[in-house]
Amino acid sequence: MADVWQNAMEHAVAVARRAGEVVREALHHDRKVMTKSCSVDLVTQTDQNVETLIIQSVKEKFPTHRFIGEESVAAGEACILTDRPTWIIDPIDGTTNFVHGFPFVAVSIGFAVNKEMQFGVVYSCLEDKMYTASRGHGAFCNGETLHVSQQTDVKQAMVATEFGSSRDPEVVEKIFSSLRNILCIPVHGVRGAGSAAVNMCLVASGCVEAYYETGIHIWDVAAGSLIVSEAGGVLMDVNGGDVDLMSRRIVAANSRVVAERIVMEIEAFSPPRDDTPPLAP
Ligand code: LIP
Repeated sequence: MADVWQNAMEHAVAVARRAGEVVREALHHDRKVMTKSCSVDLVTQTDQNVETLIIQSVKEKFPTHRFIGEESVAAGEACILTDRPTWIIDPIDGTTNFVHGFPFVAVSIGFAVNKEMQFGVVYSCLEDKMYTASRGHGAFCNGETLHVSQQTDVKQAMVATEFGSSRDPEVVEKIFSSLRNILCIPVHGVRGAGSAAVNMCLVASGCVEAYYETGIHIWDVAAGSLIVSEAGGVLMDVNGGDVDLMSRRIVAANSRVVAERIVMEIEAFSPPRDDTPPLAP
């Protein structure tokens, strides 16, 4: 990462920590729960307030920068990544966990220039774990260096995934078919934190050998993608090709051999891309 972005990264860490304080405080009060794409795709006023806090704070220091925010896109803003410096924000990754008080809730802030991630910050705010990475300079958790697991035997692996928010029977069938295939490789276990960003940080931390999911969004995984790469991990599409952060599909793993073995078991499908233009009114 160019030195010019160092102060931007420092700002991202500071605003993520402030956002985490807002999330923790909100847990002591009733959460106003709303829904988006379906009855189990939850959003709260806190998600919206935290995204506004982050964007307004960044705009004051970096007024020419662009933004892709989960709740801004939900409100109708286009999800387009240009070459301009762009902050890719999930104010609360793990909103369903937040609503239920399940302890994996993350503020995720990625930063891209020329469509290339320059830094990523994931603050798992109930664990008080600040995960960071800057391009070419490694990945860290609360200042401790992160490195992926050295385990390349998938039959000795722990794998993470999520069920997502679609309840379409055909989608659910593909999700469970992939899960069954992977479980019966066999792997040691399958886990899900309920947050894509936290799952990716668990890969970077070496306690999970692979994470895969179809249905995520760029704001869920942008920051975590650099944290995994800088911790020595690999990213790919669920079909084994190059990862595309707008495709809503990802495999993050400690090694190519583990990633490719997981890909063999995934029944791939293609949700509408994040950068699909909205339908004309
Ligand atoms: C969540 C992701 C998770 C996915 C959920 C949801 P959110 O993000 O982190 O991986 O399975 O459906 O999309 O909505 O809590 O920011």
